[in-house]
Amino acid sequence: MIRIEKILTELETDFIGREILYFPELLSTNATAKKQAEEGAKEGTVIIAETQTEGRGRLDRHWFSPKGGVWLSIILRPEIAAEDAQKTTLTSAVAVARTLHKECVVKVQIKWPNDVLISNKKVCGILTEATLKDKTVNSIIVGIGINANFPIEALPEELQTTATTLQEVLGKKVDREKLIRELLTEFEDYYNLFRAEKFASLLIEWRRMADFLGKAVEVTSFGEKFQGKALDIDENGALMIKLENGEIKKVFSGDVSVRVL
Ligand code: BT5
Repeated sequence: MIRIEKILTELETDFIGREILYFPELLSTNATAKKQAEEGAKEGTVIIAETQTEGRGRLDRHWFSPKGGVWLSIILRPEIAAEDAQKTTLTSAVAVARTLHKECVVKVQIKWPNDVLISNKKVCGILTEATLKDKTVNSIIVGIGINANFPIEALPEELQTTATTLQEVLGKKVDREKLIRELLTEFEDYYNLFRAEKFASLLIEWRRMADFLGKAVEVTSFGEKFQGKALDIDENGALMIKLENGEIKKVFSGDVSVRVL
């Protein structure tokens, strides 16, 4: 079981994780966080569950959440326009990747828009959901799922070749409280950069870990498939693909998946 007191001792953030709500089991930490946000929870409130029975990916895909993982959601209330909300996904990916690199001393890769990988296998997924008031953001829920302390066999067979867990990679369990503490700290640092409109400096970090850039990829977006070379991401976080005819196409997150060829 994750012990919240152990996270809070030595947590040095200003606002991320100052309030943590812990549940042995939830349908989805994002769903609970959304409800908490509607009821007025403060920015930085974190919801953690030991297991989720209806963990969600994008477009309501199922996210498997066995015991031993790190399944959490962070409530944010940035004063930004709706179209900037997707930048928080990239911000979160950098925070997760930095944390895993620091805590586990492994090479960590980021795949646009919301995957964190080790040795090309998905170890973490991020689900960002915004609620709007007029055209500005009322709250953003950042859901982070890290496959931490469970064997790969705890996931269904069809995911066992594309996913991995920290326990598989390291051959031992990690200290989840320390991992979460580090994650909340990194998250606050990068979120502050984002709020200070220093997204460009955050993108420098992001690019360093995005080793699919420069490679041939296949992009699937709302059922449409096309191939090209992943060039870069622009200042808004959109992915730029050079198509075979030389045209440069920008893709925005949503239902996009990128497969390195
Ligand atoms: C994601 O969606 O990768 C976002 C996952 C976010 C999960 C967190 S956990 C805490 C919070 N509460 C929630 O309810 N959700 C968030 P997407 O890019 O759509 O990828 C989903 C796909 O990943 C699935 O269709 C599976 O193919 C695969 N998948 C499911 N569970 C997985 C797991 N544990 N590890 C690796 N891949 C998984």
